Formats: sequence, C-alpha cells, structure tokens
Amino acid sequence: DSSILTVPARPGPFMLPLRHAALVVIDMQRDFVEPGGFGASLGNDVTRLQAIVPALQRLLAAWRAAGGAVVHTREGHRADLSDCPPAKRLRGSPGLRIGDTGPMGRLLVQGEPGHAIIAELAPTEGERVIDKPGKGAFFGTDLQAWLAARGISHLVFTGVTTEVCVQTSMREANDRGFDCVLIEDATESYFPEFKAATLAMVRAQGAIVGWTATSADLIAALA
Ligand code: TIU
Repeated sequence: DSSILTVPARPGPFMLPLRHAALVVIDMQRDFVEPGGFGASLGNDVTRLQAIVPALQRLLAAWRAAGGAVVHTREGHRADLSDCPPAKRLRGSPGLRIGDTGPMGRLLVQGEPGHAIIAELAPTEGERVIDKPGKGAFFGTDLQAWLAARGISHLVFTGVTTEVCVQTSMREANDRGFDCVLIEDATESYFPEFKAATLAMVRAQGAIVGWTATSADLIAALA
C-alpha cells in the first residue's frame, strides 16, 4: 500500500506515507520516568512523565496494526563510560552522577535495570532499538543508515523529554531531510513551559523544524 495519509496537524496537514515512515519512541526508560533514576538525580519530578504512557500505548498499538516501522531509542553509556564525555558526567551537581549506583543500578549505563525501556512500552520483535550516547538519536548511532536502507523519509516523534532528547533528535532529522511530526500528547517534559515552547517553536515559521499533531488525530488517520 503506497497511499499517503493526511493527518490533521499544525501548522497544516501532515502528509504521511506510511510505508516510508517510522514511529520513533525516544528514551521511554525507567531512568527517566521512575523514581531513583537519572532524571530524578537531576532533581526532577519524574512522575509527571508517566502521564503520556496510555496515549503512547494506544498509538503504538495502532501503528503496529497498520504495519508501520518502529524505532525505540535508549540514552546510555558503556559500563566503562568510554562513550560518556567528562563534560557530560561532570555537568551540574546532581545527587548521583552517570555511572554511580542508585536503586535501579548504575545511572544511564547499558544493561542496568534503569536503562531498560518501561514494560508498558517494551519493543516487540522486529522493532529497532537504538542505543545512543547523546541527546540526539543520530549522534554516534547508525540510525540514518538504517532509515535510508528502508527508504524511510518521514518520522513520527514521541517520548521524553520534549525539549532535550526529543527536540534534539527532531532537529537532527530535519537537517537530514526527513519530514517530522511531533505527537503533542505522546511527549512530555519535566518542565511544562518547556514542552509548550518546544511545540510552538518547531511548528512556527511554516514548520521550520516540523509539524505537531495529537495522537487521536494520527490514530484516526491510521484506521
Ligand atoms: N534531562 C532531560 O530532560 N533529558 C535527558 O537528559 N534525556 C532525555 O531527554 N532523554
């Protein structure tokens, strides 16, 4: 099926060729959404991120049923932290730093309990999981090559946090020539004002970074 779906969006309709699109779920890991992880170590109220889980579950179910490609990302580092720049580890004065041991294991380290994607959004067989050392999903990963090999030109962004890893990844994708839409109720920030600003700035100036849409409007278009 080569049909192009029309998704009601801002600043205007988002044209979505499903066979050339991927749903990108950014960093829905225990380290960001559960107490005791990396997000909490930075002083954040992590529980507010959990509000998007039901919408993301509905969107994933509809996207999978439509046969769309899915990419999950995880932010994290090798156990020896060789891919964690000291500038990143030493930033700020958190309670625990990247690599230190908390209740969910070593913060932001691959293979630790806190590094895992939350059970409600677990990847299924055939879905790609991208481990990334930075905030952007393209930096230090093979995501661009993987998407190119599948002829993917359109990306649907979801996950956390809106203005950090999600916006960075969407900007990286935009500069690489992808058409991107950010799902308003399937992304969240520790700072509501930063989420609102991100949604406004990406779609301003005629979608300078991309479009925004609701999960309900995307699900309706997929049906
Ligand atoms: N701190 C914060 O808002 N976010 C991150 O450090 N990583 C992601 O956004 N995944």
